Amino acid sequence: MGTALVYHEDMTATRLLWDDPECEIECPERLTAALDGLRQRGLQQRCLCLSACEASEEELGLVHSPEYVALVQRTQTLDKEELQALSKQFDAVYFHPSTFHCARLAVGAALQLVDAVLTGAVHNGLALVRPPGHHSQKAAANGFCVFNNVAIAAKHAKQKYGLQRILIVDWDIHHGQGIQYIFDDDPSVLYFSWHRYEHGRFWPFLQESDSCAVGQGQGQGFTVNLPWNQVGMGNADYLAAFLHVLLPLAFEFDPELVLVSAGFDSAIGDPEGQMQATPECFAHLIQLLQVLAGGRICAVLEGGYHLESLSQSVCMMVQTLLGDPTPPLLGLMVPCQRFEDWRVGRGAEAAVRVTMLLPPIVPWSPSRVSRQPRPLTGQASNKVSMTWTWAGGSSLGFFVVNVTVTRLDVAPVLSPSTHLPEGRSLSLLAESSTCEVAEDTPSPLPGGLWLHPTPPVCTAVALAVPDAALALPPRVLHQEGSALREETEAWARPHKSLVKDEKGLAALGKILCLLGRILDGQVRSGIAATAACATAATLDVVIRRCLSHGAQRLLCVALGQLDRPLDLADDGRILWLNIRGKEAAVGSMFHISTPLPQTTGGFLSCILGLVLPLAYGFQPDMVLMALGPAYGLQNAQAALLAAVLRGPAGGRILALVEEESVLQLAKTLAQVLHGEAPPSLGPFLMASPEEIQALTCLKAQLEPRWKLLQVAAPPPGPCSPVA
Ligand code: X5A
Ligand code: ZN
Repeated sequence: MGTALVYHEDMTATRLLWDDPECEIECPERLTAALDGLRQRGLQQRCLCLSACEASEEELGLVHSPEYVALVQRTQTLDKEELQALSKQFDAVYFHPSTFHCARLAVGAALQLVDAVLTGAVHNGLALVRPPGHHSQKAAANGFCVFNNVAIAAKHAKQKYGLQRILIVDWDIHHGQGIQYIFDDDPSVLYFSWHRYEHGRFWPFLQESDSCAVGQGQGQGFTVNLPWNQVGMGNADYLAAFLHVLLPLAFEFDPELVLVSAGFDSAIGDPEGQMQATPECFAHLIQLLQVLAGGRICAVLEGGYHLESLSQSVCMMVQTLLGDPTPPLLGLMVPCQRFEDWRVGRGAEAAVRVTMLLPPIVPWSPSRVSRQPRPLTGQASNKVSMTWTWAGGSSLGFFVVNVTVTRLDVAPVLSPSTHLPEGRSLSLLAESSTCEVAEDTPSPLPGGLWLHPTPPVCTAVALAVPDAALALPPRVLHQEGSALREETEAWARPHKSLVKDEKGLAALGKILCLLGRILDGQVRSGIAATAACATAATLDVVIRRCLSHGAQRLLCVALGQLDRPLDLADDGRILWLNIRGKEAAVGSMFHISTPLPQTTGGFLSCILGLVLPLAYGFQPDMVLMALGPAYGLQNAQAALLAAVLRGPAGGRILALVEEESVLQLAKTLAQVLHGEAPPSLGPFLMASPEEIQALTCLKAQLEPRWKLLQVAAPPPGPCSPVA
């Protein structure tokens, strides 16, 4: 069993007993809608369902004062008038006679989830809870929150399991100031929150929600706030924030556990958030987090007040936690016009702003921060004194961080189901008919949004080596079949070396058969071995086969010495990205070479800062990942790359590997394509100046076409006060 779902229906008991327009959105139907969605899509049935138990007083005491706990306990016996009077003492809170019971169940659910994940009973999970927690404080309820479920879960993980590095990702649209306060001076908990801010004009109206708040004392640099200064942020903005802000820090932090304050008021349709991100976006966000901490993720529900949007978003997240491929992200993949006030400083001192701009393009300039001290990369066991490094690999000095974002183009985002860039068709590839799919009519959101059922992962492997040697995961299929001899020969004809080589033809026959099954939707992803030295020719055949099938966008990530086939038209249907040797070259906006990174920092910068922005911006129908001669990646790196390349094309990815290198690599790739977390990259090594230079130069040339790349740094400036 991979994914836990922790719930108790008693948590639907608490509800607002009087008139209060601010609080009425926090209703019991939030839980039932989410659960119904999971059930209807057959997702609940695939989870390990745990019934929540109340947290103990001792557990509540990990965060809350005994007096406060006693106060909440006394609400059980208050009458309506007394409850209302007490509620008024807090900001945006209501009490109900069942509040104490529900809030203890909510904490208990989060703790059970942490236990299930940290004991290895499951890989990950969701605690579906009410009341939410991230606003609640040591001695205060706040913003519908009574006990701080996620903060208590983090304390519990530290105390009971001795964890030293926990990442909390708070994607709720409100600032989880409660969590921030609790871990303000604690370097073992990295707290990341994005939130609607509007220069301080949005609830909870706090200066400390701004990007200037970076933590205190030992905890400096371990609070990262990304305030959105306008509404209307969409998939591209959230994705850019993950790729350019959160993930570079998260990889360097190297968490042992990821807790997600999973509020879905950041999704489209929500009355609080007023944002535009579609439910599919949360599948991608959680998938990106799954490459951290060996996939140990505990998501705990926070906000989310549009019942349909909430339910669909929860389904998307759980489906991805279960290992299913993510549906493609639709719509224009252009982030907002600027990330302004990206503040990186040494505590309160030097601040560096990074700005993400649409035209005019201001490329990221490492020289602006070159006076910052060299980073002291943290040792594996104790990262307290570490320095964050930027995705581009340059150190931004001590302590990150913060980002304020203004969306300048608030033109409404077109409905993703009707707007397809350049009129491309989405249904090139049929959904599998052999995989079990929960029979369910997709349900539209008001904006015409659809949730497509996704079949379980089906990964197939076509290898020349004996199957038994691989010990593949259970749901990975072995590709036995082969294309017809004549067909194989016909495809191979342009490549003399392939036609002459009997073993090469046999391998190609298997690959063509596997590719055919991916193209017609019977198989989602695959790994295939090419004959020795035949990867380039095979890749050429595979590309032509995909184009003849009608593929409109094909992403080729070619590692090692593989040249782009010469006679391939540069018409925008193929995005060719070669990672090799020392070369950095832009042949065209669709023909790019980047040097093979030598460090973990350089590798991550390349993947997060270049490959993924290009891949998500391109919106491919299918991804080809080819490991050619001298590909030079460690297995863990190749696995991470394959894991994240599942994202952009609905999980349709074919990995080609050379026969000799196959065994361990193929097994590792099969695991990640199948939905498992990639192995650790090992100790973090800073990107070298050459690596940064090459990426910077490439990005500057590519930014006009590929907007998700854009990150830039204006001169440092002071933190502005709340308006
Ligand atoms: C958990 C959560 C929001 C409170 C909003 C008060 N709280 N206006 O989303
Ligand atoms: Zn919220």
